[in-house]
Amino acid sequence: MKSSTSKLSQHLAALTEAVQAGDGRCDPAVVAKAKAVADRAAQRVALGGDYTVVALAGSTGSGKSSLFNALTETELAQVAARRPTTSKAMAVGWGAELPNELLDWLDVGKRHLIVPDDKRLANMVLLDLPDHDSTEDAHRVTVGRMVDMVDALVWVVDPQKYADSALHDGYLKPLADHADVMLMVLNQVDRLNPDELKGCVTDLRRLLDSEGLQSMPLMATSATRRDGIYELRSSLIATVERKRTMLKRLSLDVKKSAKSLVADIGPKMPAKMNSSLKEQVASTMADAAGVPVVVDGVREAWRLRGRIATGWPLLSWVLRMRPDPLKDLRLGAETAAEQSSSATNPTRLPWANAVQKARVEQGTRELVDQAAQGLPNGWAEAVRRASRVNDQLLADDLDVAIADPELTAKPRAWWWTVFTVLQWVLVGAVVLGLTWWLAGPALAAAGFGIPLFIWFGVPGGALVAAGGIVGGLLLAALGRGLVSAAANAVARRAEKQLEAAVTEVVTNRVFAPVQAELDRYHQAREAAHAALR
Ligand SMILES: Nc1nc2c(ncn2[C@@H]2O[C@H](COP(=O)(O)OP(=O)(O)OP(=O)(O)O)[C@@H](O)[C@H]2O)c(=O)[nH]1
Ligand SMILES: [Mg+2]
Repeated sequence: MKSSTSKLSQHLAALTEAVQAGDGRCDPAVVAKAKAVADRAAQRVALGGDYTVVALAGSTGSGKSSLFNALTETELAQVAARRPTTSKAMAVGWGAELPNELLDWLDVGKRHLIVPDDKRLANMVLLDLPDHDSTEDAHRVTVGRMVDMVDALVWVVDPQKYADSALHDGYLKPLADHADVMLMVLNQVDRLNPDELKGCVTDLRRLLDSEGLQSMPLMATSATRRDGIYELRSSLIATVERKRTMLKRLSLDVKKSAKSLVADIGPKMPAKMNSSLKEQVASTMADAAGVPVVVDGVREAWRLRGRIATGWPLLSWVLRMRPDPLKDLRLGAETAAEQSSSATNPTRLPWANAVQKARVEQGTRELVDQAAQGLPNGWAEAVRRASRVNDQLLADDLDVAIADPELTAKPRAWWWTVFTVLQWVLVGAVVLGLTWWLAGPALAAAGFGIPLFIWFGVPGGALVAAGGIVGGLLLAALGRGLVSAAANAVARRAEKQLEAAVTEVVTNRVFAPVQAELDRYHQAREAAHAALR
């Protein structure tokens, strides 16, 4: 019993998902049609789905509870001469389950299930309502809630009060739009003789017609004598059948729409972009964004600063005159911001030359063409659109990625300091040696008693000075070798870091939007197929 609506609900949910995913990509006519079907079906399924809900409403004492018992062949509803009797709505369902969600929503607390003696009654739910003109506002609300949610609303009147203006003006006239789902029952006809009955029915019919309720059927019953109960039951069975037919048709419509979507979406396509093409795009993008230029700058800056720190102080001061290669590149967050706001920089990729830019464009085109290949036109166009929209942002992000402040911070190694200290110790040795050598003889002659240490005819001072110079130059050569090796390692690390940063930018700005379109295509396809299963 439950399965057919839950199946319809599932198909409906899938169709709605396919419609949302396919919107703007699939054939607009197919989408519009499917959307209309989905909306209509959703409305119907919301009305309790498989269940046909019928409510008995009317003034107190008209015999709603008595009719409820007659129709359900039970004594579940309390019937009494005391007015009003029914204060809380009650439900009886024929079958194995009740539409509990709907009953919750309608605030129907008392619920019973009975085994249908007539199969055609399966899944019908009958509600006995409190009287409509009860003084309590809560009852009024209950009737108001019912009208939109039930499949049929049976108004029960008795021969004394059938023309009651509270009923006609308060409910029937305002609900004239719902005439198709309403039914009028004149109960307690056992109290009337045939002429009175005829007059009563004619009068009530005229009244209803004058209120715009021409299409609302009118029946006569007696709950106590069981007149017209069979006819009323048959009319409710017809409502159940109408609903079943309607749901079947709806189910077919949902499938038909899903079929058109499936046909429009086409066969299964690769779910991912070609990864080697992606790598290629990222790498040309890194080139165009200036990664090699920056890497060279980092290497040169490291080398220059290292050589200044480790070189022979008496010569390396010349190197200080050279401009810093990183400053030359005008890197740093400030510079990047200047560049992005600069009107003189229309290319947005300051480092790229025409060839690099063309390579980037061609690579991206290849990647996107490959991703869009085989997709229906609307989807292929969406994939291209996704890869295009973010050009400006892409360039800005690349600028920022390239201007990594960590790379532009002053690069230094701890061991340079050791070299600097040693170099200055050696410079000190040279100064001391020269002083000893040049001023020594004069000081000795003046009686200061300084030993001169002549060794193979060479004075000790000259030896120390020469040792200092040779030591300094050797140390500088060693430093130069080490600095060079370190500069290459640092440059390699910078390159990896920058390439990763560029790849991240390209992933966010190009790959991800394209992938999102591909994902959307698969989502639409899966959902449309699910709506068929
Ligand atoms: N003669 C006759 N009396 C009926 C008929 N239907 C109901 N009654 C009586 O009318 C009185 C009210 O019936 P209920 O079925 O309780 O009426 P109700 O519409 O449910 O009333 P509330 O619950 O107060 O809204 C009871 O005494 C019933 O026995 C009928 O067809 N003929
Ligand atoms: Mg009652």
